[in-house]
Amino acid sequence: MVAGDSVYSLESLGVGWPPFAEPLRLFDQNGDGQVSLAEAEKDSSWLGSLRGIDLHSGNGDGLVTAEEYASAHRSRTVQCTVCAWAARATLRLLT
Ligand SMILES: [Ca+2]
Repeated sequence: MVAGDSVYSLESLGVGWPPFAEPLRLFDQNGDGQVSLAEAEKDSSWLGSLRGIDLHSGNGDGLVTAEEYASAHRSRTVQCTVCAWAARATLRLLT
């Protein structure tokens, strides 16, 4: 959000990029240490982010590895992952 000459984001609440352990915990059904897009398909916000990570920071094979996730984190090409996760974390804090 931009107001005047200031830019505000959910990250300013102290919630940063979720560690790869978070999508692994949520979605890695077969325990291979990667998250496939099929495993994440029930969560549309994560699915969109993971698809973006695989396409833009990975090799587009439908699997997001720890390396691809870390690469996306460094490049910040998939900001919506942070936003969605931060919004949920904030909701948990408020409820
Ligand atoms: Ca991949």
